[in-house]
Amino acid sequence: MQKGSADATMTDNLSSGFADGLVIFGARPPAREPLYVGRPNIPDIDQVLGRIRGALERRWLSNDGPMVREFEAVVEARLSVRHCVAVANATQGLGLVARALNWHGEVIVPAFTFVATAHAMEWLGLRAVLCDIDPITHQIDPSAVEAAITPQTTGILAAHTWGQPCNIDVLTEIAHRHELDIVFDAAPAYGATYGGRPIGTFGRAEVFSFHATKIVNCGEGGAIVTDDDDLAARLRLMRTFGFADTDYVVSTGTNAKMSELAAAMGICSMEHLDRYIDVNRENFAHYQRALGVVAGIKVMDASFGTTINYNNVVLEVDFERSGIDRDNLLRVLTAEGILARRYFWPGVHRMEPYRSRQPSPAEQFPATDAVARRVLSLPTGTSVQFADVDRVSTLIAEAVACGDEITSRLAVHGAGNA
Ligand code: T4K
Repeated sequence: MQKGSADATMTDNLSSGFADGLVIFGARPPAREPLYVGRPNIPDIDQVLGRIRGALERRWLSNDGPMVREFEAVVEARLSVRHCVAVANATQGLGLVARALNWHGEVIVPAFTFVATAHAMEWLGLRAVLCDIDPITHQIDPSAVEAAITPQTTGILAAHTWGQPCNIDVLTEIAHRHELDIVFDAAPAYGATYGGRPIGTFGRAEVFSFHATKIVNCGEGGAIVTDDDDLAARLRLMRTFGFADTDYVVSTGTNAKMSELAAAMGICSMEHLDRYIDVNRENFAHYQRALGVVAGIKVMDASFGTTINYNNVVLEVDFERSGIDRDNLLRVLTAEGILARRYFWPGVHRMEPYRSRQPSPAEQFPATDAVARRVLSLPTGTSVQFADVDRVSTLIAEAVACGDEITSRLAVHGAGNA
């Protein structure tokens, strides 16, 4: 409908000062840097450069270098695990584990996760069988896992979505009962605990991401952690083309090595893990204080018996109560330079190649659909100040206060500058 029509005039007459001041309705955009989700935490730059200089001076940049070994030792000590196998990224790490465990046929994965969880399996020619989630915790639903097991199933790849531990005890019990391996995609969960034990110590193995957007980062990087000596030995071979020694190849391998430069960043980053968790927790508490009282807005917190790194601040937007749906809220925020993200929209089951295999996705994945429609990730990390949290929270609170008006104006006019 065009501006000036009868309906448009009606909503214009109802307009509040707040909505008129929004960029999405034509106000001038703020002259400041956008706020991003996933801004990297940057450790001491001179320290990183010093380590990189050391690598350059040694002329040892990859292939079992001293800093990759040091990085692995740091992770092993932190988690009290026997083996950390550093890799180029978590996606490669997941694939290596699946191959090293000789998974074939079907592997069960959540439908609500970053697509890499499923893609890492499909890339190997395995069939990723998707499962719905628990609508409260957003984690893979153990009863859906059990229902998805077939004679072709060889593994369960659960994920700690948002860095929140999934229901490890029940999933592990199901895996044992069906004599299946269970592995956890722990990509965003470094620093989290479950029942007092660090994430990284469960299942046959767990896989972390140290991508730029994670709480500690190598730019690009990942790690497989396990207490299984044989598995670790196989992973180390596979990570480097199957070379057991110079000129001596004993199995099929690939190149999934972490470079010395990535390890340099990772070691420096790891030194600040606890500080990063503190900063995230304070940002989270600040968000929660401001938004916990806003109708229809829920800030996801850690589940009972777990601690988390708070690297993901996730809102649930209940349209019935807030008067504004997640997508319109996202449009308002984006126009103001607050680049919130709707992870993991639209759910893996609605991405190819999975989508073409689901005869009735809405019936098969109702919880994933519902959660994917209502969640919104907000900026946090060391680049985000309390003043930024205040600005984001105030905008959300006011957008909800004017939710009905924003919803109807967007329905009538669409977004001006969004
Ligand atoms: N399993 C799970 C459950 C995962 O969440 C992930 C990765 C994986 C497996 C695979 O791990 P890796 O193979 O990547 O190690 C980002 C990350 O690339 C991805 O690692 C992460 N999950 C996923 C949740 O987020 P995109 O497609 O959203 O990236 P992009 O380019 O849109 O950037 C995200 C945000 O970060 C933007 O707001 C910009 C900001 N950013 C990003 C980079 C790289 C920066 O400010 N600086 C930067 O350097 O996937």
